[in-house]
Amino acid sequence: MKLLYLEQCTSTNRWAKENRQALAPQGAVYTMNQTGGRGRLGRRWENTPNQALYYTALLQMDPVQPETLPQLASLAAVQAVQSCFGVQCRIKWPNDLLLNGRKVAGILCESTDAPEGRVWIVGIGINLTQSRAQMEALGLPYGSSLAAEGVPVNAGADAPALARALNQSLAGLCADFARAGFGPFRPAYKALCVNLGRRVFWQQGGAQASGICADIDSGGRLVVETGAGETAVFTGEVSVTGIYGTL
Ligand code: BT5
Repeated sequence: MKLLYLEQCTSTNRWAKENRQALAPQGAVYTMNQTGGRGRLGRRWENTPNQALYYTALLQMDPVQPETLPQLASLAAVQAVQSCFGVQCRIKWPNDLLLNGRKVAGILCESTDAPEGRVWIVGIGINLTQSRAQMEALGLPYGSSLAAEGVPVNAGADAPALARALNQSLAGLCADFARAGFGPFRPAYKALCVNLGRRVFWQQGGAQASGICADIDSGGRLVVETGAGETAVFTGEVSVTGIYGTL
């Protein structure tokens, strides 16, 4: 898969959408300085120049279960971090990467219609060398970086290697994912998911609902035991007891 480097950009997701032709049918772009990074649901993704990897892959594909692309992308990111640094992150459903219970990476999946078909945009931000104090100062007490969690990192040298590893994992997983969906990846995902067995909270009809997460089903949803039976949850926002210190 193609890999381009940018000295700086507003957002690699935005760049990938605006420069589709440079990446299609499959390619990725990365930078270490993103001036307008975005999270899910219109939130911000904080930029710390030269201390993090901001990466986006553009994938022209027709997946059978596109709504589970965030879960697949988080697995690919765990694999890439493991292959570069030898540490295994865990996943907070659907797609935050945690190390020692702190968020070290976030993922934003989007899609756009192109004349050649639907194109998927997988944005991954991985914190490399920020200190915990820096994260606190950014208003992110539960955010961290690989280095702050004890992983030896040389940001300048490791960012390109990590981007190449992300390319490799995503390309490797996406062929099967497009054809078979989340099912084949479910056991690996469940083994990494911190929600399982914990109390989870989400918004339902204007009120807060909660229950114990019993499973992740083949649709990539949380299966939650609420006391009034099991329910499948697939909302953007779920918090977990014992993660991020509070919920
Ligand atoms: C995410 O959103 O976690 C998705 C982040 C995706 C960022 C990548 S970077 C490359 C590509 N280009 C982009 O413009 N975006 C993608 P969400 O689950 O909504 O989490 C956002 C929340 O995480 C914020 O509201 C903060 O609480 C927290 N946060 C913001 N910046 C952070 C950072 N650098 N590290 C850890 N947590 C952060």
